[in-house]
Amino acid sequence: MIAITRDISARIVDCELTHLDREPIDLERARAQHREYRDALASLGCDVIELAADDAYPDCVFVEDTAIVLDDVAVITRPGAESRRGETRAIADALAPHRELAFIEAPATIDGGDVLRLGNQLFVGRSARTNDAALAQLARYCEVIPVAIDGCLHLKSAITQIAPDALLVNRAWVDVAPFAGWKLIDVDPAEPFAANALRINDALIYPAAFPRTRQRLGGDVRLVDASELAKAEGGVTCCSLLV
Ligand code: CIR
Repeated sequence: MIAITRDISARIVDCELTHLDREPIDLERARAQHREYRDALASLGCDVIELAADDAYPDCVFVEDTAIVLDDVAVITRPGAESRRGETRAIADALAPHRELAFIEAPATIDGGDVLRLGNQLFVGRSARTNDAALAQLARYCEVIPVAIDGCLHLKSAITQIAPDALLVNRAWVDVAPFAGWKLIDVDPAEPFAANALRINDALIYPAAFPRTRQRLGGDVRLVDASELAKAEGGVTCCSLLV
């Protein structure tokens, strides 16, 4: 598996923020943590591609939002935040050798963080970043199931897959009705941001910041310190695109 990642912009402190107050971000520390994250990807067998940052785009490290990689096609998104639209170009170039490309067109907007792929279905959060026009365009490539979310940035802030049959969820932020048939593991109530886990093969990359919820996870869990990018509203799924 290939994991596309991108360096952290020197301007990360100017990132988009929706639910958090702006706090100083220690760039050195953020970069060291990102290194640790890339090492975790490599230790799970990923071939890690490291794209250079573009300082015109403070949020460019969050590559997940720029594409939806399917079996036959990579759909390049049109990010919901205007400041992020130009991030897609470098990602399209990186994906071109691996997939045919398709493009979400205006007026549609969508962030990859709103797209949870489960088998052949795409569950898509209807967020401030993702609109119905994007759901309609995405449905050309895959079955799309809309999901209502509230109180968080993206669908995958609220729910991610942690096992073949199980999802980790913060029910305060997502309507779980579309996930009937799945085993739902709730985050610890003291850790609302804990639902974002990155599943690679049968292992999880998971933030060290959520020890209570971590106890509810079984199997091979690789803890990473992702605290600096968490101040930019990024989690562990956001920093890679798996191909
Ligand atoms: C943003 O607001 O767009 C960035 N500061 C954070 C994006 C995080 N991406 C993700 O959860 N997929």
